[in-house]
Amino acid sequence: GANVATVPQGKTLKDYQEVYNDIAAKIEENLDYDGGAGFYGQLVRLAWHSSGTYDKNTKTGGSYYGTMIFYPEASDGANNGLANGRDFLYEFAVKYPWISRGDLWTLGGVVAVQESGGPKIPWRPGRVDSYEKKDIPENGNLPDASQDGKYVRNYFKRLGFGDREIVALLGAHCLGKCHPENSGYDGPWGPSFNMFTNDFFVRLLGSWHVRQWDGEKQYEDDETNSFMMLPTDIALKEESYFLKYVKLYAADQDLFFADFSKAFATLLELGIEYPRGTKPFLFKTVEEQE
Ligand code: CCH
Repeated sequence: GANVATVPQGKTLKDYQEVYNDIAAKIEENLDYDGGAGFYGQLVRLAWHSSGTYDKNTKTGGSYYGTMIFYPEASDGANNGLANGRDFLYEFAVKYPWISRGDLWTLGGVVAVQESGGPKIPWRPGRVDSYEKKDIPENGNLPDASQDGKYVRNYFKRLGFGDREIVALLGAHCLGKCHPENSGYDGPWGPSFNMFTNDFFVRLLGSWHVRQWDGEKQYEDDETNSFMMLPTDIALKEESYFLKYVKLYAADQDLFFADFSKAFATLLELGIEYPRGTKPFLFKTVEEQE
């Protein structure tokens, strides 16, 4: 059965912009969260992990059914820590009972990208809550950070993405941090971890060495020893089919923004069918409304 987008009766851009504004206001009230990272990284990761279970071969997973609150998906090690983002958004599920979990979680990611200075993300509503076991994806559909470039390429192929889109998407690691208690990895990718920029690519092109510590194998920057890269991030430098895009995006933030916007919008809609002619919403940032 196709997962056809179904917008709640009578709801328009204005209603979703209201939810957007509420989420943005709460982010603004919690800028100190996670050592100054705020909720930007957390919310982008929640949107991505709720979508990244998609498998184009079996047409399962994706953000449509909003299943991450259920076993086994909630217990997938890859989702460790994301209860923070779901709890953060929960009050809006109560205030706006018409919005589905999938819409709320993906909208949260859009707010986080736009409010941290990133590109506009075209977004369409219409995900529908499911409470059925058959709609919950199995665990193991999210990527393993200890792997190499071939793995990354193959992983994202399952979602329908090519090399250029993969590199663009990984640029989201400009935001937020790794947390040993969640993933075994530690630290932010750079100093501006509450701002959406092309800094991930600029830093990746710098020099990195393997960090000497008890945790998972990760890299730290030669210059300050205070920022990190995952093995899968370093893989973008090791493979020529990724490296050319890393260089493009490091040199041209506008190009990165344009490509990220397209790829992230596609990611959030994997597995969803939209009635022909369904136009995406473009939300105004809080600043644009002042
Ligand atoms: Fe990621 N990411 N990610 N990631 N991710 C982690 C954190 C964030 C991988 C591994 C990890 C994407 C792709 C990949 C974010 C966005 C995206 C962490 C640390 C690991 C591990 C989690 C923790 O400890 O809390 C791997 C592997 C891949 C693919 O190869 C994509 C795609 C996106 C979005 C477009 C963001 C943002 C974070 C920060 C989360 C936070 O809590 O601050």
